[in-house]
Amino acid sequence: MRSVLILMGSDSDWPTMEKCTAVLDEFDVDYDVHVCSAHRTPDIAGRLARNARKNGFGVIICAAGLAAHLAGNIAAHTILPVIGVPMAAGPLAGQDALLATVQMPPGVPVATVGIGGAKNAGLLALQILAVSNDKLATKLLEFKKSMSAKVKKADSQLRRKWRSGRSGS
Ligand code: RP5
Repeated sequence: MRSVLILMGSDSDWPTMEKCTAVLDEFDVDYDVHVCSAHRTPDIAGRLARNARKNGFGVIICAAGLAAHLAGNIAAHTILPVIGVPMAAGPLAGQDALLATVQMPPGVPVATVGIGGAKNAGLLALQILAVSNDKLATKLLEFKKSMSAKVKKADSQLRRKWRSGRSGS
């Protein structure tokens, strides 16, 4: 199976992006991680993007804050699917990064998750890889079932508490 390339504009993005690697670890999917910036190290970013497909990656996840051009810049250099994660950095708390990441011109798509959406970026990468991997698809279906079971349990627990609170008043 192809693996996931995770790029982030700064090491300050890592505490958020650890939530992405945690998901990939949970599903036993291989990945690599780099700090590289569209602005500060444009040559390295371009090289990583251009070589990603031949290096065995199937999806690229790019996290960046402020005037976040990393995901778009990487997408310009590859035909691999690129997932953008706007980081909640700076005075605009990620609103700037969200717009910069999501508003790509026609021809160069970036699948953008919410501000700080590292976990969803990981899950979306897994879902992309699962299109051609039945074992991973089965694991994702199990994950969906366990999420649903958790919500049902929370519902019955909360309703029990709420009912006993009402009968006591
Ligand atoms: C972006 O600027 C990075 O992705 C980070 O979110 C933000 C701040 O970077 P640092 O100044 O912390 O390196 O390029």
